[in-house]
Amino acid sequence: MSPGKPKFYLTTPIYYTNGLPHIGHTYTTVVADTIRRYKRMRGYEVVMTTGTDEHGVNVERAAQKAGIPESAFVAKMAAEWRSLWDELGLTADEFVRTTDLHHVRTVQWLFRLCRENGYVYKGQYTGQYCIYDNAFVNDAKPGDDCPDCGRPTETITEENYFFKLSAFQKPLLDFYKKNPDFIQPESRRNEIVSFVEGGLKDLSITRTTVRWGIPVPGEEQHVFYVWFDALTAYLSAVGGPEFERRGMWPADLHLVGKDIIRFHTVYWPAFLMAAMQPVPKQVWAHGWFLMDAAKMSKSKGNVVLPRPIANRLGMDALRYFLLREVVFGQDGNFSYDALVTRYNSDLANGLGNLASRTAALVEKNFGGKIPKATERKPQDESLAKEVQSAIGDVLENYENLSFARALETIWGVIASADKYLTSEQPWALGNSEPEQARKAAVLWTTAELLRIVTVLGHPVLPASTEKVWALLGQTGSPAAVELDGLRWGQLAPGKQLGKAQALFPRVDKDEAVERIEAMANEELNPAPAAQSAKPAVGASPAGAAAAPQAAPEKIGIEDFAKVEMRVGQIKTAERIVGADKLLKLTVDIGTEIRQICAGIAQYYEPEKLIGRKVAVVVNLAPRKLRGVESNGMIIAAAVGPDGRPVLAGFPDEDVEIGSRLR
Ligand code: ME8
Repeated sequence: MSPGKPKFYLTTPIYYTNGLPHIGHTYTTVVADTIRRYKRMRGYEVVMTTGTDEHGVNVERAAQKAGIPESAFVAKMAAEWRSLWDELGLTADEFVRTTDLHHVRTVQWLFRLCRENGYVYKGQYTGQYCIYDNAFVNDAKPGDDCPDCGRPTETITEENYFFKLSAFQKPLLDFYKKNPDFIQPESRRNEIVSFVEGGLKDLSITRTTVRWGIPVPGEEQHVFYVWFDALTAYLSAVGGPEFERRGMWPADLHLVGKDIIRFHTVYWPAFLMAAMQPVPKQVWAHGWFLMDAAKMSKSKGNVVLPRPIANRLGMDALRYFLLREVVFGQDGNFSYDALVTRYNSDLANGLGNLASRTAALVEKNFGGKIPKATERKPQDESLAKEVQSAIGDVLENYENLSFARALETIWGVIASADKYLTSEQPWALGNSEPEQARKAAVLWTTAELLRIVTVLGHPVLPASTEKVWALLGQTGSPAAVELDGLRWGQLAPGKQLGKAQALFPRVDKDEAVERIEAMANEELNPAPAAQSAKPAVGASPAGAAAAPQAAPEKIGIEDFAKVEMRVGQIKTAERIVGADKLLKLTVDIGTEIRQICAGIAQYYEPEKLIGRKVAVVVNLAPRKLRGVESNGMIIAAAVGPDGRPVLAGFPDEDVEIGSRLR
């Protein structure tokens, strides 16, 4: 720790490695990254930790399915998580893996302390067990089937270590009372307090039926079971048993989704209290991003991925949307339409337009040098006051994690600048001395406002504010500005503007959404040859070009056989409101009628398609296109430079519906 600087330690959850990050994980990590940048600008020494939760039965199974050892499987997954965060500019200071040796040591140390202090005992755990999957099924009752394989579960009893959670009812309630800000938001706090008031049962913290986990020292048949292992990662990341040396523990803030609040606000402080170690200061549980009002899951086909959005619109656009669209703490719906609408209105027309307009006016009237304001009219004064008071509001909102309000305030200032320019009309002023003076005052005022907006917006829009900063001729980075010293009036005249660069080029909504969806589909269902050819994420839409193609590889017949194509007949066809290129079709594939979307609307009249026989990929995972479920794919040739679709068909013979294509 640097002497003299206050410290701030914050964490995201340690994410499971059985999948790859979607927009939900990205949300928590974006929030953490924003706080990290904001706190640094307020003079804190900040450490942010993220990582991967790599033990347990799900990993055992996934590794088995992939035909590789667990350690190789998790190493690959952890590398993918880490590199995606890097690509998205979300680089934490610490990345902890629960298979790291220092984490293993920390878990064993914490367990030893809990045991020495009398809070751990051996007991019998009875639960419903699936003998096919070799795993206990949480929350199942006798007679229930396994939710994974659907076969009956059996009641099994095994010897486990238990943690005496029941002993912590009173200490926890006292702790919540003494630290009313520990659980945020308020509504979650009430929920947890009543849960604890209802009584706490002891907790089984080891398993003998799981192999892939951290062993209990000396009793290797016991491995630690999920939460005792995972939660401890926060402490491992900043020194483990030697945390005092690093000076970062206890955590100032654990950011989590509402799904895991109980583990963080009940189990975790209880484990630490039992070990007589410092307890974190705050747990903040945000809501979920939903897709079509449902939690995202790959099997439902409604997962939103961050990379395609970052590729097409830039990562700042995604950050802005996530933080602006939903009040932090509440659930929110994710929609590509809303994302692109906000991009165009707030970023392209709002911040982007103000920056380029200001730069162009300064360029034209003052040879690109920021003018000196020698007069101050009441309207200049009142704008200055508004901005000065916005600084205080924005800082307060950031401090309370009210990101949407902070951004609303900043964008209110941008709107005021637009109004100010419209009413002052600097472009209509001539070259007489008083008119020159007026122009100088108006443009200095606008540039000063833009400087302050840039600094205030930096934690949320790190890449684009760097560009505005350079455009304003400022040296260094807005990240280096101390927020507590930010005041109206600090913009020095005479600075030469930097080169103009596109910040947020306006996009065509349909085109952008279709492109993002196509990239997402490609990432979720990669063609075998393209598996390793992920498009790189560019910070700006300039990086939005087509995905680089992998060199074509040969596939075996067994790979081809995985694709099930059949003859289908189109029964109905209609246009989709708001999607120029898509048609919604129902297609008879012999065994059933499927709804399938096809990107052929610009070339085929829906009415003329009815009755037409087409080739259909029938075993593609269902996916959503512009919010419409598509369960299969119609095959078409992509012809000419713009890839005009031409449907594959059967003109020579009347083939039977449902026949397989080989
Ligand atoms: O629970 N909306 O890991 P996990 C918003 N390994 N946030 C979401 C979200 C959504 N739709 N989906 C996921 C685990 N998240 C454990 C944690 S911590 C010691 C161990 C975010 O991979 C949110 O932060 O299932 C949620 O709590 C977390 O991802 C769950 O990630």
